[in-house]
Amino acid sequence: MSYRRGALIVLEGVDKAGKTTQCKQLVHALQQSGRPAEMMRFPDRTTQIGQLISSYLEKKNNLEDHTVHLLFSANRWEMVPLIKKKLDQGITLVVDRYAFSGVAFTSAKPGFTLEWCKQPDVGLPKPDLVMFLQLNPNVAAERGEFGTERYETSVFQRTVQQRFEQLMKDTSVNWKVIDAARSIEAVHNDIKVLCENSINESENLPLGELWK
Ligand code: ADP
Ligand code: 2DT
Repeated sequence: MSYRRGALIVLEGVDKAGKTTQCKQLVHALQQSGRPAEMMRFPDRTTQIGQLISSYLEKKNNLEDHTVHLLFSANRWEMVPLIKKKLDQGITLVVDRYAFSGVAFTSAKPGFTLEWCKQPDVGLPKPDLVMFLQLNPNVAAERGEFGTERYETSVFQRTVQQRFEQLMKDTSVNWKVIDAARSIEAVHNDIKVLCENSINESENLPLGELWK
């Protein structure tokens, strides 16, 4: 029998673009059609590193900017053995944020270059597909008030959006831009087709290494 791994699928986008909603619907739809699929999210707040990150985001502790960047990256690296195991078992992973959020958010802070921010994540499992949910900040604002966590301001989110745009110029990553201003169902249908194609294309290919 030929080797068939699951696909590593990432959803990215600014706050309220619909990432979590779409990840859940996608996993559900894949499972319904008989394809093994599970959701993951970053930061994963359940680990010890994740708890440090979570209290930083909740403004319960302060961490130096480089330090917290490295913790976000470490939070991905600590999940790599599990990611590889699941993919090897043929399970497709649908991931809510990944290294791209890591780079976009830290590099939106003063004094950080995109290049510096990418380094700790170089060599992570490379997503087979990264779908960027594109949403105008004014439309995002209509989806509800910002919460009280760190980074949840429209000024910061605008800079984050610009950093994502810079990252999307990198053609070594399989980016697909999705118009996220449409109905949940319309967005879901597009995402599902892209994901199914990606699962079929990746199943016999080795997993790549990000930014390497
Ligand atoms: P994110 O994970 O990107 O922050 P969420 O999936 O949590 O976004 O969605 C943010 C809010 O917007 C939720 O209240 C959700 O129900 C709503 N929402 C998600 N997708 C859409 C859509 N396509 N149209 C209108 N509202 C949406
Ligand atoms: P949510 O849990 O609501 O998605 O918010 N972030 C995320 C970073 O700054 N660096 C990272 O590497 C990642 C994955 C984005 C999490 C917040 O943390 C930011 C919003």
